[in-house]
Amino acid sequence: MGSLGIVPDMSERRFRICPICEAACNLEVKLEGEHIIATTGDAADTFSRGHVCPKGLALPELHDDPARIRAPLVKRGGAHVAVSWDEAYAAIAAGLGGVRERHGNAALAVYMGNPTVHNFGLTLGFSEVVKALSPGQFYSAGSIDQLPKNLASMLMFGNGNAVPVPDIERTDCLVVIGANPIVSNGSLWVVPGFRRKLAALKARGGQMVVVDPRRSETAGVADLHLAVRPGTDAWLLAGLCARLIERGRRPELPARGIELLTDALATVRSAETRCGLSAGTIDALADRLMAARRPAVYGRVGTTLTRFGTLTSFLIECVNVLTGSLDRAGGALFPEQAYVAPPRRRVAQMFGRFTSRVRGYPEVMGELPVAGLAEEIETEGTGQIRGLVTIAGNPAVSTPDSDGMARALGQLEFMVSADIYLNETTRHADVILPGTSPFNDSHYDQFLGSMGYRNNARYSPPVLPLRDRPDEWRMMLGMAVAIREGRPGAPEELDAFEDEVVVAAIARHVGGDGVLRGRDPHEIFQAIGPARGMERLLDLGVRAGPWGDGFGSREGITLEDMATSPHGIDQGPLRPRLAEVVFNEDGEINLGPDAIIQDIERLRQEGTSDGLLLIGRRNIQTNNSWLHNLPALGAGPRRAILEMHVAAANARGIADGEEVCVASGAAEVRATVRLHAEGDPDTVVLPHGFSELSDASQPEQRRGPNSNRLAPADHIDGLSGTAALNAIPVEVTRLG
Ligand SMILES: Nc1nc2c(c(=O)[nH]1)N[C@H]1C(S)=C(S)[C@@H](COP(=O)(O)OP(=O)(O)OC[C@H]3O[C@@H](n4cnc5c(=O)[nH]c(N)nc54)[C@H](O)[C@@H]3O)O[C@H]1N2
Ligand SMILES: Nc1nc2c(c(=O)[nH]1)N[C@H]1C(S)=C(S)[C@@H](COP(=O)(O)OP(=O)(O)OC[C@H]3O[C@@H](n4cnc5c(=O)[nH]c(N)nc54)[C@H](O)[C@@H]3O)O[C@H]1N2
Ligand code: SF4
Ligand SMILES: [Mo]
Repeated sequence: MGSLGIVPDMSERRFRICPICEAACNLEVKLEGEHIIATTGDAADTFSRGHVCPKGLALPELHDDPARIRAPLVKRGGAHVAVSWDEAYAAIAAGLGGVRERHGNAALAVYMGNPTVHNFGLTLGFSEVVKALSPGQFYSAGSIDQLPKNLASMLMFGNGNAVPVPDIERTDCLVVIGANPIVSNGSLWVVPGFRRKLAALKARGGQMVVVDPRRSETAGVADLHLAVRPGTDAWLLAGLCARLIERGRRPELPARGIELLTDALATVRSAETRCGLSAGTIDALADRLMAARRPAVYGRVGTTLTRFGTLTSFLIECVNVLTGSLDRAGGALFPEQAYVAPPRRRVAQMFGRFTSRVRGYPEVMGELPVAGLAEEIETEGTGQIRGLVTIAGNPAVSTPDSDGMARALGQLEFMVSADIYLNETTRHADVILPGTSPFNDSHYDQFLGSMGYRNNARYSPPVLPLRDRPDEWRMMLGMAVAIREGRPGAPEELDAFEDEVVVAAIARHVGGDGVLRGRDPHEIFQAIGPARGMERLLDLGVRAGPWGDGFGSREGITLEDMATSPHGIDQGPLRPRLAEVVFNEDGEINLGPDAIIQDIERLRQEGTSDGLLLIGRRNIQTNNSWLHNLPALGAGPRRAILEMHVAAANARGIADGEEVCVASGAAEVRATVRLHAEGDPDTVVLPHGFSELSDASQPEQRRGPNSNRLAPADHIDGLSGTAALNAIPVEVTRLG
């Protein structure tokens, strides 16, 4: 046991967990001096076992990318110019301070983008910025992603972070709804090498069913592909749950509300074929689930990014409960991780405690839906948003009604971004703070840690030292101090602030009900040691965690053990632990919460749409709106192409390869069409994340129609306010 700072690993073979997607593959990094030559999958990794994809292999290009922002930038006379750190902090202090003075804290908002969750220092540091800023509104990429899943878990378990994952190593029937893990490498489920695990599942006699309007890469290798109509999975799942109940299935776990759920499902049962599948097909699926020993049902963005995202997510877990699979080996279990955050007071229902100003959208876990942000910026009145901080996010491309978002960003009085590129969003920022290369910082997956297909403890020290600049943790603390003091902080002020943050975290651990309860905070502070950086917080959380040494109170691991285990420490298969994650006061699962029962009534009243519906897709060489600028990932055929079924194309006189206009209630985009003859005939598919900036600084590989211009801002999940970026009604016509 010893103290641990950010000490670069100078050994010959260096390793780094890839921070790009949710597979968390460990990479072996080949260097010549300080030049990164290549990355490969680490075959010895106890968790990712050598898996790697083109994005992980392209990370050396990210490290060397000349377009990557390396110095703080300030906008002067319309152009971004490099400035010193103190100049940037001074500009932030003056700019955000000015907005606060003129309009109050209610006029400030923050938006936290996706890469934040892959960056421990940024996540923790950003929370200090939020404390210092005390903004009126908090937004994140969660409301264009997984928030419906969090809300469903909150309504069911009283814990928005209790998200079960399929036990892929032991299940005999995996049902994947609205996810394409062969390309996305999994989401809210850390499952590197999905394809190999699927092969093993099939080899032991198991099967996979995929529910997806498109014959996706994953659907293509399924034993059964059900081409559901976009946005209608709630009907399918309602029919499925109703059947399981009719056939006598009841929760085997402590649960209440089954009667309420049963009655509500009966009201939509007759309309179940709106999902585009026949009653016989739904029967057969129910038969399959009942015949399986331990089925596991899993849903992702094809289910969450719809108008019934929360209800759909809730019903997926209902199926897991009714098949006896929830919290059982082989079914869907709640993973554990090495690090535990400093304990907080448990709040079982973090939903609807306040609402957004313009549309009255309810809060979910403290955040508001980003689908409403542009209106909050553009609508006058008290609380109008005039100052914005974006952290590792590109809302101008990733969120609905991108035209409205871009317009709104241009109207802000002051905007700060922390990012690594100048893009559709950051070009509006008055100050940009530069992120770092993944090879210059250390890594621990705080969010993904509790979503693994297996329990494990892994940490990467920095591959290369960071010179002449702070890491993102320290950068965020610098920003927090600048906001607090109204001027840049001196180095010793930042050191003192770091200590303050560590002391506060220790206080929460010793005052909580975990393993450090009642311990001497001073002794723990000494034991962590004096090293700077987010490592002290990580060491604290690991030693207080399920496998930690409790600072000498038991046998266990420390961060140093993880740092000296470059291939990770395997903690075995997932184990049942429902009682630890259910925060409902009676300890029971709630199958009939009011919000869900009411939403089933909304489902009953929902109309059907007969026309074309637009959904998204991902490509192995892209990651949302960034990274496809790298040469290795930009190579190959164009990707921002509209997929269309021949039947729908023939009806409109559209030929393969033709230029078309895609129009929705929000906007029109031009796209090239690629015809196929698989899946739901009225589904059209366009990937998100492409840029329509005419700016010559944007590389060709990033150019393409921005599909989110087509998404209307009010096309949302009625419960969580999450953008329904899938199943958007569109029309497609020939150009000219
Ligand atoms: N290569 C690559 N990998 C990524 C990313 C990336 O951009 N590129 N992004 C990462 C991120 S941030 C995330 S959140 C994950 C997402 O991971 P996934 O959820 O696996 O993402 P997708 O590949 O978009 O798969 C969604 C699937 O849902 C289907 N779908 C669309 N609408 C519906 C519907 O209404 N019903 C049903 N049943 N299916 C529908 C689509 O056809 C698609 O196959 O991927 C991560 N991994
Ligand atoms: N139509 C449609 N739209 C979608 C989706 C979909 O399936 N269909 N998927 C949605 C999903 S799941 C997500 S998660 C969102 C993502 O939405 P966002 O998080 O808003 O957008 P990203 O494209 O991930 O942009 C990430 C930004 O972070 C920057 N960045 C990358 N690494 C770092 C770093 O280490 N430090 C810092 N400071 N910055 C960094 C990049 O340059 C980029 O500007 O998009 C959503 N949008
Ligand atoms: S699948 Fe690719 S992008 Fe995702 S973590 Fe692994 S190497 Fe990185
Ligand atoms: Mo995401």
